[in-house]
Amino acid sequence: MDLTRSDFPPGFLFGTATSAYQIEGHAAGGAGPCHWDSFAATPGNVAGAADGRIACDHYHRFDEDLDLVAAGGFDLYRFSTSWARVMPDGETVNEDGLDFYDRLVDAILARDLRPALTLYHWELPSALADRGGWANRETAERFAGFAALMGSRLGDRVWSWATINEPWCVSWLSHFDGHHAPGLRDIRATARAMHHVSLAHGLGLAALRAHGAGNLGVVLNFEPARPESDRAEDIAAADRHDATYNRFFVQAMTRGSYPETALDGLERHLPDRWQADMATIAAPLDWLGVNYYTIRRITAAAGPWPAWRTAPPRGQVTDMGWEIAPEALTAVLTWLAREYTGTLPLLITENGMAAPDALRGGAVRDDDRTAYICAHLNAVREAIAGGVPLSGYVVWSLLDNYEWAFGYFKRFGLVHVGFESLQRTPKASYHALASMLKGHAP
Ligand code: PNW
Repeated sequence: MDLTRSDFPPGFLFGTATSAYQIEGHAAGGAGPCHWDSFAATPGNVAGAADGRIACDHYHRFDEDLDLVAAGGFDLYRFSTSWARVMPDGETVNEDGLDFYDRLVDAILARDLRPALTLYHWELPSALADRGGWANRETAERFAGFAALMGSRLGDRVWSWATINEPWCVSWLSHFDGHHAPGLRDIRATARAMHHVSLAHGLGLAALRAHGAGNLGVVLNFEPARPESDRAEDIAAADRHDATYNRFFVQAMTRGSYPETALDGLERHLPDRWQADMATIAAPLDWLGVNYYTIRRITAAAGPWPAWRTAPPRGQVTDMGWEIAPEALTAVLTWLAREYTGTLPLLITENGMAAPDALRGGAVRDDDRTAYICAHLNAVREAIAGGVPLSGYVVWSLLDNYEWAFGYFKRFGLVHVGFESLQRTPKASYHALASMLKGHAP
């Protein structure tokens, strides 16, 4: 890593991220069942039918994990709070769950780290999932209750709040592609989930503000579409992808409208009087989180709207099969600031790569990951040089963890986790970043 802190503006923050279900161990501490437990239990949904019951056992080992964040020289720690842990049925409070996040936030602050909290990173309580989940408006209304509870309990200490992690994954990936819980392939449920998760964000934002929380945002994921050819059909298909993936939520949350190209296919499936919610959804933000991993190549396909298909990646890919395209990160950030966010601070809330398990003799040589991070940090520097107001960069992830539909087979961590021993081993990428952050030669 031939970068130093001085290559970034003063006060630029570096962090590392995790999420609750992926690391905590959902079986501990009185959490209620969530839709990932049941999704994982259905054969064919998750590699090895693995679930998050134990995961990294962070619930019992968070001090050790936070020591690693601090020793790495990071400034902030991004984590999430499990709705099903705090409210096992979506409404009733589990005091042990609240107490856990109380202790966690205090432990983050005790290490001079900024707590960057995401309320919802996908643990929908099963009681709500059973009543229709995100396709049901009730879920958005209940989410406001969860946000109010967390805001009043932790608003005095949390540095930044995000309502929802990746509304596109919550809705499209889960209800149209069927890859995540609840595993539907239904355009009507998709449209409704897209709207209700946007509404949950707006209602959650208002509830947080009303209960004393500040520095409020949301975390959106972006995957720029590249048309496979310059044929008009491929260009139009890529634009449909772009409208549903990259423009839908940011346009709703900053301008209070959905892109026309998306409405072409979705409007007739949206809930009645959806327009009346748009002002709530577009409540002012204090910052926007950007998750970026890859681009997607798109070609037109036969069949009903949206009539596209994903074409194979080109060049270098990660262990997820995701094409490595750092230049697209500069482009996304520049486009966002120009089209939607202006002077609103942007924070890269996730970026990183999966690489195969390579623990040898107590060490992990993950030079590909270091190179990936370095290339993306250089892309970030370019965006900053072009005037994009960027406040920081957060690596996904601190730990190898439960990678959703891929179970424990994909490893994104700066720190290796042995899923039998639960032993933590910092990888070479962790040491490279630590040297950069602490300002000495690697
Ligand atoms: C993000 N896609 O998920 C999540 O925020 C993390 O929890 C996750 O571990 C990380 O990225 C790595 O996957 C995504 O299929 C999952 O486009 C899938 C997609 C995008 C983001």
